[in-house]
Amino acid sequence: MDDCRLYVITGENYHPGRSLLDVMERALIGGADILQLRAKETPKREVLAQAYALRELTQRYGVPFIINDHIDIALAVGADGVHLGQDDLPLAEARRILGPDKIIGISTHHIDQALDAERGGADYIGVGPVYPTGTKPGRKAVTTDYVREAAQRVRLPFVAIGGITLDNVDAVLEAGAVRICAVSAIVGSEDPAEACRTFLHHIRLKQMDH
Ligand code: TZP
Ligand code: MG
Repeated sequence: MDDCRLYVITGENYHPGRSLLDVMERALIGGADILQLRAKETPKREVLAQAYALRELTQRYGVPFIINDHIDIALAVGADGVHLGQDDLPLAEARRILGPDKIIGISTHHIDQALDAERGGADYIGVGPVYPTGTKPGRKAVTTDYVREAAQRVRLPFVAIGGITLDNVDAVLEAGAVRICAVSAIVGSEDPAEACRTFLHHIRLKQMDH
């Protein structure tokens, strides 16, 4: 997780007519260095099939593979970890089931949740949605203020997420994020590989400033 810079999550409705595997392989070719399967509207058996396929793909590219929500599917396919929201199974229970070696990521929307996740033994946290996003409707944007606060107060690796595009990523990096996570700006792009390369270019330019 420490080395991760560009975290890409699947998005069910963002690539009509293109296969999930093709889109995600393009992201990996572009340099995505961690991948998550997030499928809120897909029947569970189909999510399982997608998870097996993405496990094989990510293994081929040597990239960690995380599953959103489904601890059972993560175990079944041998994923590297899970990502859980504030209303999912509590972190302590997830850790008990998964053991010490699996990655557990927690979505946070406030610094108190971030510090709780840190104390509870999460491996990383999500910080967002930074901007309003159709991928997570109804969730208020936390703005770059929370990114700035997380950068100052959270020791755990964090990924900034939510409405991040090539047009606003510099502001998120400026606020102190070093890891960027995106769905629509990558999987909804004409050319996911090129989108990843451009995100990584912005991230590296910012790193060189430090
Ligand atoms: N959690 C916080 S915002 C978000 C998730 C899963 C959606 C991010 O998607 P996008 O399309 O990059 O805004
Ligand atoms: Mg969840």
